[in-house]
Amino acid sequence: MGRKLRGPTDAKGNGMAGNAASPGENLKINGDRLWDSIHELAKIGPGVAGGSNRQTLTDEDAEGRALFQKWCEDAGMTMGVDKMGTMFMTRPGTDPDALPVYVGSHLDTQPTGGRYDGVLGVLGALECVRTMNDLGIKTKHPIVVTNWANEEGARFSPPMLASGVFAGVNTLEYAYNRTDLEGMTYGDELERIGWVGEEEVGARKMHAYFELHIEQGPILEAEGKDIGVVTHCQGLWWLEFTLTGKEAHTGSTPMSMRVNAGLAMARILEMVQSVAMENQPNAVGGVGQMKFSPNSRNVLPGKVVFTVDIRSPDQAKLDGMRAKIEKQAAEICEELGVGCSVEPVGHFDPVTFAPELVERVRAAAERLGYSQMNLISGAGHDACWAAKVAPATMVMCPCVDGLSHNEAEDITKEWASTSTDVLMHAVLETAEIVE
Ligand code: HGY
Ligand code: MN
Ligand code: MN
Repeated sequence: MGRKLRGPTDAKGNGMAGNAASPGENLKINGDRLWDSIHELAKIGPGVAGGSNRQTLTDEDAEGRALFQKWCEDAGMTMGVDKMGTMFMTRPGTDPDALPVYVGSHLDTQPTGGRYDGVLGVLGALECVRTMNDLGIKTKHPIVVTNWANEEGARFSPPMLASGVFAGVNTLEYAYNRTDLEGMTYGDELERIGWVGEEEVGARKMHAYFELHIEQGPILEAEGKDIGVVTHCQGLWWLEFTLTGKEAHTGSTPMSMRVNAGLAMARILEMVQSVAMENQPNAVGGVGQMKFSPNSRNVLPGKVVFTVDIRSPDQAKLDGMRAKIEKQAAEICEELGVGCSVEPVGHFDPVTFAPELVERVRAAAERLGYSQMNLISGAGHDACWAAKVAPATMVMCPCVDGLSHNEAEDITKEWASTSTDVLMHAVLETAEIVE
């Protein structure tokens, strides 16, 4: 167990350069530098309404990767990249045989994403290293700042694809063959942007994994808490339905003659809502993506493809919702004479994070004088797969109105700083400071 951390800070609470951390002082990061880096990166792949559109393996993603690589190399780190394109930036430890402490998240965004989802975790990890450099802190274990490829799953499903391959949940071949709506494959796009690494995916071993992330929900702000001590993450199913109707004229086809896949979809969406509401509390269900073919205003759709997203921290609820939705969807389609097939395109069971790391996060928040509360993550994160191969946990900060996956996503600079302070304390105690 590492030493408790403290270090001198300036009036604004930023870690001061030049002084080694000394027991008894509250060590803090440089909040100005973190905030500036977040908004510098946001200039790459800007959204149309102030957020970000840096979708995975696009040219904008490549540009953001290059800037992150530069910042990390300027901070004295060396880069490794694996065959899924995940970036590992290493700050050496004093013991070359000690397994590294990994600290990461993702830089890819939703098409209409916010500036902070994923980015706070990656740049917060970089800020921890920058502060360690400022204060001349050495650690026994190396520290590896990580940018996981394709966390969002917006362009290539499932979400957390690269960390899933790293944890042995998906094969590299499966991942390379995932396609976006234009039929481009992950493997081809990774090649096109020049980020196919040499490392075998999952060859790296972790001493521990930490991820800082915005809550993406309303609880911390509503409770007036600075820090979310994340004990669990709810499980998820992404069920891709393909409904087959009969293309026909929307004007001249009598209602009795229609094989209406669009109507079947509408009834299934309504049913998903009902199933989620029947399983309250702690259950959600909805649809974010659908595709009509031929998607012409006066042609009844021959095919409708959509993905149902259901989640719960309760394993029995999660699996029960899936079974009921699949059963009732088949009944709806049979009644309408519509063909129905379903394929799971994303899944992870509810996750319990490592209790010893969870308590280390809590103790850090208390030591720093920040309010904290237990939290179950509503969103999925790379930490969910990291937890399969190493002790892992997360730190969360509030976000304004709980809004995320929306360009209006917002946090305060103070929330960014306080949560990164806690991340650094927990990481340094795990990486073990060397005097
Ligand atoms: O879908 C999720 O929970 C994450 O944002 N990928
Ligand atoms: Mn995220
Ligand atoms: Mn996200």
